[in-house]
Amino acid sequence: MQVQEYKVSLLGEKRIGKTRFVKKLYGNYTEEAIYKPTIGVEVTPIDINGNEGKIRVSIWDNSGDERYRGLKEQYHINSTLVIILKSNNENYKQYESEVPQNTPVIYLNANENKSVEEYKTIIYNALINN
Ligand SMILES: Nc1nc2c(ncn2[C@@H]2O[C@H](COP(=O)(O)OP(=O)(O)O)[C@@H](O)[C@H]2O)c(=O)[nH]1
Ligand SMILES: [Mg+2]
Repeated sequence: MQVQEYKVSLLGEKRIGKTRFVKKLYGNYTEEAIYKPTIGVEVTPIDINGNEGKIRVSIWDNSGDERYRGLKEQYHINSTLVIILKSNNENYKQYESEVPQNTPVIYLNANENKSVEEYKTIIYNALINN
């Protein structure tokens, strides 16, 4: 059976925890805290199982730093979904303008520590319903 593949863009201000989020989903989050700014974009494949079968999600983890983001919206070409990671301020709004028209957005709070399974279910449902 062929596995359905989706591209998902991840946005949010620098240091908010985008790369940490992807590492948790992928399973390479380490005990030791290390901060390494993402340059441009890093793509990680995450497999998710759900009611409609297994899907493969390529998460495009974008740098939150303008200096490393010359291409911006071009990173979102063919994205089925955009995830904006936010905290309790309004800085996330600056990323809304680069979301392509008609692409659904889900907002996740970086301070909210849901389990990996919960996050995978949220992403799965957002993709399967679109
Ligand atoms: N313990 C731990 N902390 C991490 C890891 N990766 C990132 N962090 C921390 O998470 C915070 C946010 O970093 P990061 O996710 O890289 O921010 P981003 O700029 O939004 O991608 C920083 O304080 C990092 O030190 C990791 O693998 N383990
Ligand atoms: Mg990063």
